[in-house]
Amino acid sequence: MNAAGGATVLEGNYSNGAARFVLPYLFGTDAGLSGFDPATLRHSRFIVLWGANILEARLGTELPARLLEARRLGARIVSIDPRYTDTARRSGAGWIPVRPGTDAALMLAVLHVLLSEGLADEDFARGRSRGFDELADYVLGRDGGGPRDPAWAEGICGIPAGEIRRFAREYGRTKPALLLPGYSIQRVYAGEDPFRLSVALQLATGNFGRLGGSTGSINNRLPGPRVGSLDDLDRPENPGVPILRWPDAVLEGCSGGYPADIRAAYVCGSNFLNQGGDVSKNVRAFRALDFAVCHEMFLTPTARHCDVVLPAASPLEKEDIGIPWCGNWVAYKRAACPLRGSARTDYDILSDLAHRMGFGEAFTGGRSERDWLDAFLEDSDVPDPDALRETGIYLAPDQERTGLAEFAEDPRAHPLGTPSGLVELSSPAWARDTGLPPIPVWRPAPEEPGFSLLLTTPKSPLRTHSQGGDLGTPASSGGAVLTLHPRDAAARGILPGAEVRIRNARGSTRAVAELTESILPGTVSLYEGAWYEAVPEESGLDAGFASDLGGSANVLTGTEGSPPSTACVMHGIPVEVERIG
Ligand SMILES: Nc1nc2c(c(=O)[nH]1)N[C@H]1C(S)=C(S)[C@@H](COP(=O)(O)OP(=O)(O)OC[C@H]3O[C@@H](n4cnc5c(=O)[nH]c(N)nc54)[C@H](O)[C@@H]3O)O[C@H]1N2
Ligand SMILES: Nc1nc2c(c(=O)[nH]1)N[C@H]1C(S)=C(S)[C@@H](COP(=O)(O)OP(=O)(O)OC[C@H]3O[C@@H](n4cnc5c(=O)[nH]c(N)nc54)[C@H](O)[C@@H]3O)O[C@H]1N2
Ligand SMILES: [Mo]
Repeated sequence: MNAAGGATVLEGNYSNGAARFVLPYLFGTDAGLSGFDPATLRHSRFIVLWGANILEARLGTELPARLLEARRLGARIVSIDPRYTDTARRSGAGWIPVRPGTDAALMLAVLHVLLSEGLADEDFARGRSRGFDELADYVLGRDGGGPRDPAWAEGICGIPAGEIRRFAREYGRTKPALLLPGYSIQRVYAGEDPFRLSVALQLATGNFGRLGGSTGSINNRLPGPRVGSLDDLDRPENPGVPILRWPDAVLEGCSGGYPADIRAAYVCGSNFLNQGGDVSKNVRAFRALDFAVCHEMFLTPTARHCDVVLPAASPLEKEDIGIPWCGNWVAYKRAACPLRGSARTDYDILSDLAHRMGFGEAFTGGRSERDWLDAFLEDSDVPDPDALRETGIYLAPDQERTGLAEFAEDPRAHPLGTPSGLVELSSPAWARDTGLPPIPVWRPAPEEPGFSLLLTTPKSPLRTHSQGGDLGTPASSGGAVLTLHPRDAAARGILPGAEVRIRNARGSTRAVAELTESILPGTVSLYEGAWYEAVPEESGLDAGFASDLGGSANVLTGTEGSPPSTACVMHGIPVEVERIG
């Protein structure tokens, strides 16, 4: 695209949009060093999985085994999640069911207990952060807003005050404690704040930067062995649009304040129509384009809306270097089978296109895919690339690194790359750029009257996002399932296995009801990734019946996003559920 003269680029991502927006304010240039190696879990006595379902929504391949190992070594584990997950069950975790999107309130209340019961290591926190006292004043209600204590939080997050207090005491007393936030806690309205508060909690308990502890950062990966990568022919003058707003940018263009009038889209390795917010809007956006292309292995909802579908080789047909989500190692995989049919690798397709458009040499640098892989390994920390190709894995020598340990040990000798050199719990730059208070505060989501249930749309353990999410594939086990509490089902006359409609002001979709006590009453759950399936015009179903028959969760989510990051909001969506027929 850049060689052809540039393109509008999508900024940020759906994974950690809110977290990555606040990270630079919090840790400055050291944001990338705030993770930990999974092997350090064996030193933890207490592990808090805060919206982290790591045996199912895997944050890398190493953490699940490390969590179960920590359990065998006697660590106590707690899962804070609206659902009692398989992770909680298999790791013997205590379950604290929290209402989606309310973690910031719960975290403030935990801080309140730590501060008011003398369980906080205040000197440790003060010496390593800017604004700890300012945050403490807010928590204790010295700002005039009333204490943000367990009784206050109970009404917001649905957890009895006594249970919040019990958890805070155990967390405050059992060390080292590792707080592991899932990405879910920031994929909500105002998701920027729970992320900063999880860091505040690890500072307040003195676990920040300690072996067996953690910084509380969502950015749980520490840089592994360096591997070369493509120079992406960056073109800084390319206009950008927040990824969540791509359909708005297409539909509104310059007249809506977006940087360009977009006529064409080139999609490679994403099911954009299904995976971003507001699928109905996404369908309109694809229809408004003059031309759309994708590289795909399957005829996804996105591919169906493209003019040209180029058959792409599957990862199983390709040789590649693998960079783990978390952990100090590099993987290498050989192709499991040769290319089949007319499929070609993405690199091969793009190279050929580049040649035909007259800038082939600029794109390929005269190298084949294999040449590049060899060059990346040549230009890497991997001492013996042949051994890596042979065994499939290179483990770097130190497997137990704790992020920002040197800073935590001696903050004066190892200042962070922030204006104060400390973790900026209070950030003047944040306040200036966003117009919000400099400290993380509780910002309730706008209410949507008439929709009394909160929807979460987590990852399915059986698939990666929408891959295998078409109706009837073995991976989707025959269609979308809505999980709800028997109490909420009874109130709506919904029996197990009944067909239900889930709707809000944006749209509606269908699923089959599954009743379980493993979900907080008032919360319902629909796995993300089921494929959008338009209601056929000849079906005779009235337009209000459903926007989608496939169970695609994003029919119900929006493209407004969380202020100020414009990150996606995909948990805590107000909806109503009713029986069909
Ligand atoms: N099997 C599988 N694993 C995956 C993926 C996949 O598609 N499939 N995708 C990968 C990708 S790209 C990503 S970004 C990661 C990140 O994945 P995450 O964002 O961590 O995963 P989610 O499933 O959205 O949420 C994790 C847990 O948080 C709970 N939860 C939902 N809302 C809230 C809330 O408001 N508060 C709290 N405390 N908990 C809440 C959910 O019930 C769920 O059990 O997962 C990766 N791992
Ligand atoms: N409601 C809701 N929506 C969500 C989320 C959520 O939690 N809830 N999670 C969000 C998150 S964290 C993410 S990261 C996004 C993910 O969004 P996407 O990245 O769009 O998700 P996938 O469904 O994995 O789509 C990848 C597509 O690429 C194809 N593919 C796989 N390998 C290759 C390859 O080598 N080459 C090519 N050309 N194609 C390939 C697959 O067939 C698949 O159709 O979804 C987001 N959407
Ligand atoms: Mo993601």
